[in-house]
Amino acid sequence: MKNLIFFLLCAAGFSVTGVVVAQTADPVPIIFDTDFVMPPADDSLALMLALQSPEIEILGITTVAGNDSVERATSDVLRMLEIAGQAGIPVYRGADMPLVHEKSDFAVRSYGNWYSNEPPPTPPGGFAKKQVEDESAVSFIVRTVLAQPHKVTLVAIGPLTNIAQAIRAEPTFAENVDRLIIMGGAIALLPDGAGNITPNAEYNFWVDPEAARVTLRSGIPIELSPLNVSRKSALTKVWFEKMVAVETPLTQLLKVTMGPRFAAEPDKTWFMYDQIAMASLIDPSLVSTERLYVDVNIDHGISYGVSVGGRKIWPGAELAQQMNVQYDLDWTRFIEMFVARVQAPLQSESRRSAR
Ligand SMILES: [Ca+2]
Repeated sequence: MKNLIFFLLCAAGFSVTGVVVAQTADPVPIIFDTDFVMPPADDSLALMLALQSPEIEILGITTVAGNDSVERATSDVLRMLEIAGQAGIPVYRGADMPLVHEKSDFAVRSYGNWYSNEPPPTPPGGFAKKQVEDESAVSFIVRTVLAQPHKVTLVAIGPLTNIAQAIRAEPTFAENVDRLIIMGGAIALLPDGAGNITPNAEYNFWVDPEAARVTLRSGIPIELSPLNVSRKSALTKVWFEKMVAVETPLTQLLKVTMGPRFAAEPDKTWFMYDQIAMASLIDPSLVSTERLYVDVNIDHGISYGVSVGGRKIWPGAELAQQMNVQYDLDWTRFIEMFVARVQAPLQSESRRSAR
């Protein structure tokens, strides 16, 4: 019997210590939902990590307005896939505006360009030859999840507009999602829980609070990667230089886009947001989590877009659902993995040569 269990564990891709063995486990199929912008934006570094990780299979990339317009997200991600030699991964354009949130003077003065109608700037190396798919992001997300019930993981690292629309478009959608990893929110109950766009609101949730609430209440099993855990990271010039010490198309892109920023400000440190959410799917042991009830405020007052997490239900939070909330990070193991993967030979090339 022991031998049988051992065999089954090995066949399932586990070593005897329970550590997932990347080479033998089936890759996790994901949909990568992103308000993408080229580096130094965090989405692009998170995508590099996903593309370079054999544990992950990206079924498609869906874009959403957030850091910048959906047109820029789409244009930049198409180009990024060409640079990474992964132009075969389909890209679907998503929501160009939040569900309810409208452009305001505050939004214009503050970080972000989600409301922009400007044409996207030329990405490094020029606009991609690769084209966006005709199908909408929501249609792709719903179709893909329903085709593989309880198999697909959603990685949502922008405002949750596309995900909320998918939940509303198809009543059986939510129950068929395997899990959803979200970069979003800030939890005041836990250390480092201040906001980053208003005093208490995190940017992704603030851009589309209504979508965040629909998503958090949907019943999908959620792993939340809020600012609390982002703030355990500190990308310095030293780590950046290690990252780009090996010449590849990805490190070349990082050199061109981030190098001048570090040259101008050698003491600058960058938080890593979406990268941690992505890494936690590849190796869950990188983060510490706590089960909390989390909901999002949608009142158009001082707390618009604020996420609130609690250990028990409190008055007004009767519809809040429990989820895993990340609050701590093994920074050294995380950044060492990140650097190693980004500077490794392109996955596209190693997969080709393995054939
Ligand atoms: Ca993002």
